[in-house]
Amino acid sequence: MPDTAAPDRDPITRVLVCIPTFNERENLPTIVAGVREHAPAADILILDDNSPDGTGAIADELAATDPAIHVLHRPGKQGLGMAYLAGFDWGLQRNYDALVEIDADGSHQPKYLPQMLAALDDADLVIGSRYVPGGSVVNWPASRKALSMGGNLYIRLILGMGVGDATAGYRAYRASALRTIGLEHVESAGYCFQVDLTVRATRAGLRIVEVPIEFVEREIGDSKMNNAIVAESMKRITGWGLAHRAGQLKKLTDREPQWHAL
Ligand SMILES: Nc1nc2c(ncn2[C@@H]2O[C@H](COP(=O)(O)OP(=O)(O)OP(=O)(O)O)[C@@H](O)[C@H]2O)c(=O)[nH]1
Ligand SMILES: [Mg+2]
Repeated sequence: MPDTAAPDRDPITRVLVCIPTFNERENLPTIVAGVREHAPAADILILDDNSPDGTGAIADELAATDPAIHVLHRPGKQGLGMAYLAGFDWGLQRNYDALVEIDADGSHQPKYLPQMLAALDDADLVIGSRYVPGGSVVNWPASRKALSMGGNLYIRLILGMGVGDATAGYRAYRASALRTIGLEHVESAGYCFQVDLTVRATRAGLRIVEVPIEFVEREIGDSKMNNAIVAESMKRITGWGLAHRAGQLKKLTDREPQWHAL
């Protein structure tokens, strides 16, 4: 019997894979080759923030040999969120049906792309998740794992969301989902961008599906994660959480007169 509850979603034909880079000269060719291998029909957009190590020039070389590869050069380091917003804007203007986020450092294995894009047939947002059954993290020190898992637990509790890996950076969005979310209001520059969009997608009633992935810590290059990024995330998430709880409380008090009338 057909599932009458499931809304009809348009077929996805044009996919744009966005790759943000800051000092990833050694990693970029490998990730680009992996994406071309596992999602050969997809286009690629490299978002480079004027990396001092010359990643931008390598991106240009890759684009010169392959018409599916594009590069957006940005003037300086403005954070992962800002890079993705620019990439999404670029892709939405060119009418791609789906926009994918993937790190350049090899943590997000391109072999999962076919599965994630297939899951998007029946979802608005697909998250490559470390924290659902079958998902895992390889080569992380206990402290980093604790930060990530603790952060996700805090997010689930304070925001009341059912997503296992809300901080994950390996994702596929339908273009329609990004349009519904309304990117012009997003201000998160750092990694809390991922949580921000997850919250907005949940609140907008979009369907989120998590696909388990094995996340592998980078072998080459330096992490851009720092205390300022963690602090931004904590501050913003706590703010959203308090607003969410205040909203729930208001709903309860608004209902009070009806209880008295009973
Ligand atoms: N364009 C752009 N890319 C960025 C910026 N910050 C980080 N990135 C890229 O975003 C991706 C994720 O950054 P990582 O430094 O790997 O962050 P992480 O995965 O949390 O940290 P690791 O544990 O070291 O891997 C990588 O491809 C980075 O090059 C930025 O400000 N601008
Ligand atoms: Mg990384």
